[in-house]
Amino acid sequence: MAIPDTISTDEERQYFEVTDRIQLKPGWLQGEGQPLPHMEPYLWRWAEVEPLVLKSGELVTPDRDVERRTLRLATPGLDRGTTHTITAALQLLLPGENAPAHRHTPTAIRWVLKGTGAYTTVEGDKCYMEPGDLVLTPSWTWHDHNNEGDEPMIWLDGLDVPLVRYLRANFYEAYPEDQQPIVGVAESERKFASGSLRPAWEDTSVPYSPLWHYKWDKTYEALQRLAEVDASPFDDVAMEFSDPVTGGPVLRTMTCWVQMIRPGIATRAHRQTSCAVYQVYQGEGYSVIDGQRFDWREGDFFVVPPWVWHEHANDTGDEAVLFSIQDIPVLKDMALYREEPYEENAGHQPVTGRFKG
Ligand code: GTQ
Ligand code: FE2
Repeated sequence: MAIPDTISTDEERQYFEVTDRIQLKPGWLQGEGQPLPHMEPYLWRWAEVEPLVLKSGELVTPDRDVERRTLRLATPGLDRGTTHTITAALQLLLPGENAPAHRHTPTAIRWVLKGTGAYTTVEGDKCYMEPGDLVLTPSWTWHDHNNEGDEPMIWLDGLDVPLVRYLRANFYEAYPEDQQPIVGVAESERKFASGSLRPAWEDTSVPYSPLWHYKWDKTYEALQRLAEVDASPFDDVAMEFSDPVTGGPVLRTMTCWVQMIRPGIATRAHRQTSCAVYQVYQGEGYSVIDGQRFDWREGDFFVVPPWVWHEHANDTGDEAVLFSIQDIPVLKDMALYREEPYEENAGHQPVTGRFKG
């Protein structure tokens, strides 16, 4: 190890040689270290993404060539993941295909974008996937995807892989068969999706939501009902998918939100220590992220890095619906969650540029 040039006396030099030999490092000689990878806000256009997702169906086949046919949203500046904690990818499953059963300690969410007729089996529970459905496969739960319909299925995967890898807690196991046995159909949904009513006798002491399938029609109805009475100045009509037992986020490491930006709304900017990956489920509008304007339309994806000012607006006459995956639970549980409102200019950032991609 090179002797730092800040060392001037022989006494210091000797001291440093000894500490260095026995793996001690004087804090007062420590430099800045490696900078963290800089994550930039970014936007992916569905018009460009969708043809490539469909084309991947001709290039690789799950089970035969790959375990999962996925295309990751690769944020500039990061060599893995979509943020430093979350990885998001598009997955395609063609009619008749099976993505074989396995389980892993990283937790996954699926947000269904296109198609019907496929299902994910989660711990024996067959969950049919339809656009706007949220399906969870919590840490270490068995899951396989199957398409028994006649349309290509596309969904967004969100996993906490970067965080779990960083914590050296990534474990994986393949199921002995391609498909796990089916125990029931939509059981989790029928038991736990009835709002504030749930089975009286059930032991729900699992470390995740016992509800792992949130159907779009219920989600949309909840948004409409909230819009009748209230909204957030920063996120407009925003709802968190919650664990029906704890009332908290659906997962320990990630939370999922769905929010309606109503016509004519421009939210106030704020920033948080958490980060988010968004999908524009419906409508169009724009977000200003770190002073840059990101125009988005149905199907697009965008990423908001931590501690960056952001605000959302809808200048059209139709409602816009955004889905997002955020790492808020991690920061909150570690008492590291911070949030700050943008005070100047009535809460709106000056727009200094426009994202071109
Ligand atoms: O569908 O099980 O995007 O295991 C990455 C890893 C999806 C999945 C991903 C996975 C899956
Ligand atoms: Fe998986």
